[in-house]
Order: sequence, then C-alpha cells, then structure tokens
Amino acid sequence: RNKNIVITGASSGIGEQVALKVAQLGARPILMARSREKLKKIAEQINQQTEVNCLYYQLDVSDLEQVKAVFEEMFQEVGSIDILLNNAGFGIFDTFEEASLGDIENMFAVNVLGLMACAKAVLPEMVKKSSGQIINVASQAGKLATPKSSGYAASKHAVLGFTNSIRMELKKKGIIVSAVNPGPIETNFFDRADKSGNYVKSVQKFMLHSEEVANRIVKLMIHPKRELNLPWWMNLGSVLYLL
Ligand code: NJP
Repeated sequence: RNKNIVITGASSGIGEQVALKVAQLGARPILMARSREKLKKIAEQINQQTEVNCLYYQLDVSDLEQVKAVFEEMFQEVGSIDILLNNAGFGIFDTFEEASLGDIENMFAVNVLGLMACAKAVLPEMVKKSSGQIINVASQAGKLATPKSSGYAASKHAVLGFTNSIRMELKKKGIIVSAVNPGPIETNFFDRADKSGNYVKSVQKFMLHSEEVANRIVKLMIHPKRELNLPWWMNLGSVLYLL
C-alpha cells in the first residue's frame, strides 16, 4: 500500500499482471517499456479501476543513456521509489550453430546490461534512504541451461551472477535484492522465442499463467526472499524434451 513500484517490461505478460495486482492493493505501479500505446492503455485501465495514479514512461532498456534520462525524469515526478521490478527481457531459442551473434548481443543488451542500467539508476536514491527492493527477473534457464537456448541461458546466468553479487553489497545498505526464476509461462515471450511452436506445444500443459506468477511476485514484494523459482521442476521437463 502507498508504495511506488517501477516495473520494466510492463506492457505485457508478467509485468502487466504485476502492475494490475499491485494497483489493486493500493500501490502505485510506474510502467516502463517500449510500446507507449500499450502502456497508456494499461495505465488508463488502472486509473479507472483503482484509486492509484499510475504513471508510464516509454523506455528501451538497451539504450543506456535513455535509461538514465527516463529514470531522472521519473524521480523528478514521483520523488522516491520503494521497489524496482527489473522484468524487461526476451529470448530467442535456436541451436548455437544456427543462432546469430547479433541476436545474442541483443539479448545481452536488454536482459543483462539494460537490467543493470535500471538497477544503477535507482541505487543513489535507495542508498540515500537506506531502504528499497530490487527484484531481477532471471529464469530457470539461468540455473540449469537447456539445449537450444545458449544465448538466452547465458544472459540469464549473467542476471543471476549480477543479482547474487549486488545482494551481498547492498544488504548492509538496507536494500533487498531478489531473483525470480520462471519456467515457461503463457505470455507473448514465445512469439519471439519459439517461432516453430514446437517447444510451446510440448510444454503447454505445464505452463503457468502470468496471473499466478504475478501473485507470487507480489508475495515476494511483501515477504522478500533471495529467490523465487516458478515452478522448480519445469526445467527438468524442458531438458528432457530438448535433448
Ligand atoms: O514476456 P512478454 P514475459 N526495453 O514478451 C519488454 C522472463 N521469462 O512477461 O518493449 C524495454 O509478454 C516488452 O515490452 P515492449 C523473460 O526473459 C519469461 O514472459 O513494449 N522493455 C514486454 O513488456 C523476461 O525477462 C518466461 O515490447 C522491453 C516485456 O519486456 C520476463 O520474464 C520464462 C525491451 C516482455 O513481456 C518477462 O517476460 C522465463 C526493451 N528493449 C523467463 N524488450 C516465459 N514467459 O516463459 C522487451 O524463464 N521489453
């Protein structure tokens, strides 16, 4: 309640659902993503259905200068934030032989450097007041790699390495750092990740809905812990299918 929560990747999927849930609980979601029209619609829906004044900012997290400028503008408008949900990200599933280095570079630019840039942008204010929470969305692919996801898995391993390192640095400064490791969830993610549709077909019956995942992330905001794994057994199924 009465918290300011920045959500990157808020224009669809997990980010959108978390925004709707926190607003229902009386916290203000501050939405960020590239699709301005989608953000506008979600903010309008929240402002009509709840008491909170939802704000949104167009942002491509892979543009590091833009991240700095947009967070500065956001801080000028809202003053202080309580939580950063670092959720923007994407994957492209291919064998490493078929994968393009350009796609892998883009995944690192968004999933890793973009996420680090957003964390860096909120730190001065959180350190100053000795409180705050940073939640980085990684993946089960960041814990146990699967075939056909070398670039994506590597980028999410990087997210977990980053998260584990800054957790230790920031604990003594009063800032809580957590990771979320989802397995397959029914979102737009797979439109890009799995163009053949074969992966989705094989795991569809195990897929989580973004609403369930959002509920668990909101719980994590209220009762922080180091990692949220959703669901823990999913990765095994993926490995068996893809081998
Ligand atoms: O996917 P989707 P999810 N700058 O596609 C935004 C991880 N995950 O909710 O910019 C800023 O519905 C994009 O917005 P837009 C996954 O790796 C998922 O499932 O307008 N924003 C959209 O709002 C990711 O980290 C699964 O196109 C950028 C959002 O990101 C997180 O969960 C499994 C951006 C993506 O929403 C949310 O993904 C897993 C940029 N450059 C991990 N590029 C899963 N779904 O199965 C993208 O292990 N966005």
